[in-house]
Amino acid sequence: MQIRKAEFRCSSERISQVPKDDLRDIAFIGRSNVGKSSLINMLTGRSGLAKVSGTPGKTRLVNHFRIDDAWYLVDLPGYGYARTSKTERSGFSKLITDYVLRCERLHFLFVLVDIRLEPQAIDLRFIEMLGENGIPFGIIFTKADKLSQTQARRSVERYGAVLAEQWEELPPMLVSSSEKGIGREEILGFVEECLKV
Ligand SMILES: Nc1nc2c(ncn2[C@@H]2O[C@H](COP(=O)(O)OP(=O)(O)O)[C@@H](O)[C@H]2O)c(=O)[nH]1
Ligand SMILES: [Mg+2]
Repeated sequence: MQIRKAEFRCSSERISQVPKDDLRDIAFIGRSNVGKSSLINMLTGRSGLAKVSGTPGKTRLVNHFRIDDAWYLVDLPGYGYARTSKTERSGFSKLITDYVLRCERLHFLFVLVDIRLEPQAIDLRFIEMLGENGIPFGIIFTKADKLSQTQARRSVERYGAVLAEQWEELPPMLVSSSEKGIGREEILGFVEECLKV
């Protein structure tokens, strides 16, 4: 799939503000600094679409980008940076849980994790919440350029092994590097298939 048109549509502070049309959302989430904005820019081929920041935790809004007038790419707030007054007991903000658990626009969710790190408790808790609520999701490992191919493969296998302790079926797992453009075709191909369902 090629992306020809990518335009910022809106930022939502509350779930009531998200678009009301019938296009579907493909959303991206992860810990602050995982490389979410960079990945969104890489996938869309627009270097300035989502802001890339060295300072984690800045984005607290749900950002909708309209892609080829056919679907929305959704940039969700990062989690796991600082506890705010709006953080629910789950450890995730109300905006995140409202969107992920209650927004019918959501068609598929990609959870981003840094390929260099061993499975992080907050990501595992988030994934558990998705599994328990039947939210369709996949995992994208980011920053693959930081590891050799062998190390990257081991890291993905390790993640799969941890998930397999709890779940019978593993989610789709994709590897990416925004720096090197790795994973672009595979992720976009996956999104294309996803939108056919
Ligand atoms: N080496 C490398 N660094 C990356 C990659 N993606 C993001 N980064 C860096 O990681 C930091 C956080 O990236 P950003 O996209 O703002 O993360 P976000 O907070 O999840 O949106 C920035 O310094 C990026 O340059 C990648 O694929 N490879
Ligand atoms: Mg960001």
